[in-house]
Amino acid sequence: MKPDATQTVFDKLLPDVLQAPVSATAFAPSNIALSKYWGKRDKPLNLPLNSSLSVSLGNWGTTTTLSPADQDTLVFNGKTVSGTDPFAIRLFAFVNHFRRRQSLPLSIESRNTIPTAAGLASSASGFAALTLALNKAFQAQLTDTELSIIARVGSGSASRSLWHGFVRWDRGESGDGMDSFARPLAINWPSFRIAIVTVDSSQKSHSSRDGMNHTVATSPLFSAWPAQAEKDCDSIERALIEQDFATVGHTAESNALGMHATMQAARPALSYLKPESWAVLETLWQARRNGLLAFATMDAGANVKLIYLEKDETSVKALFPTATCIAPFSVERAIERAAD
Ligand code: 2P0
Repeated sequence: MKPDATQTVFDKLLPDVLQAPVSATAFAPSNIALSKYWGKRDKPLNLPLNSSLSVSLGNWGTTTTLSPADQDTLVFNGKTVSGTDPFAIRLFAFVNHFRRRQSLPLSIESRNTIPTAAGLASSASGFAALTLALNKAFQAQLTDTELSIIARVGSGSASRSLWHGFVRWDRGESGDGMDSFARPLAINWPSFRIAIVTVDSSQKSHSSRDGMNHTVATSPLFSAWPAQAEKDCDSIERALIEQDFATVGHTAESNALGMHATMQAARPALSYLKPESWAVLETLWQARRNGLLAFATMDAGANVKLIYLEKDETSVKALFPTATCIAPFSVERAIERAAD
């Protein structure tokens, strides 16, 4: 029988026998990609066709507590989740890979610190916080690179959610994904801001995972995406180092619109953007023609995220009074990795 490629990743990185778990809590921030992950070269391992680059959302993320228990249980945002719920099935499949056939039951309590109304609930912070908590609970002493590889297997974008600030996930080349992990960029930009303009906080109709796979499989425009996304990633990293905000913004906005164009060309077409999303873009573009240096990025949902600098916050709030503004560098602590 062919070995399970996903289990092989965990087998390579973890000790043969895990210690009995101790109680552990971990936080991981959500993140927004300035250059997007869109398309996989390997689905079970979440290996991407292109590198991506994100900014983390400060204190907005997921806190997860693990405790030894008599049987596995999951509580999410204060509510018990049935073991037959698809969310619990995906989460425990990941935990089982980590536990590697050993009977080490856990109670899992996970809470999003992201306001539900922001419509941003993400698997990125969820799988990153779970990976950090498992590492602590089992005292596995994984390195940052190993943590990122394991989080990636849970959800691709989770590989980027282990740090605050700007993070780059290199696509890697190898079949086993051992060279596909994220790393923090040593760039501090305290005046960098993000605004979330919520136009729809309901559950999306297609998961980003399904949307991504459908686009790769059917969109004739997709073939142009990986090389352009790789270039965008490099341009944005360079512009961040040079603190060239206009280049960061123009490139990020074009990258997001390019990703959405690949979806619109899918057969049948896929569109996460709503008329209200386009109205936000029209308002933004008019303001930009009038001199405002703010840019948009959109993910697998209708909400629009803006990036701008602190000096323009008043103008952004005047244009979008309901927007939630985030200062991603106003976070006090590094993200904890190991048991105290
Ligand atoms: C990103 N997205 O770079 C892109 C932009 C959505 C649009 O990463 O299948 O939930 O779990 O690896 O990480 C969302 O995809 O997908 C995502 P899986 P994931 O942020």
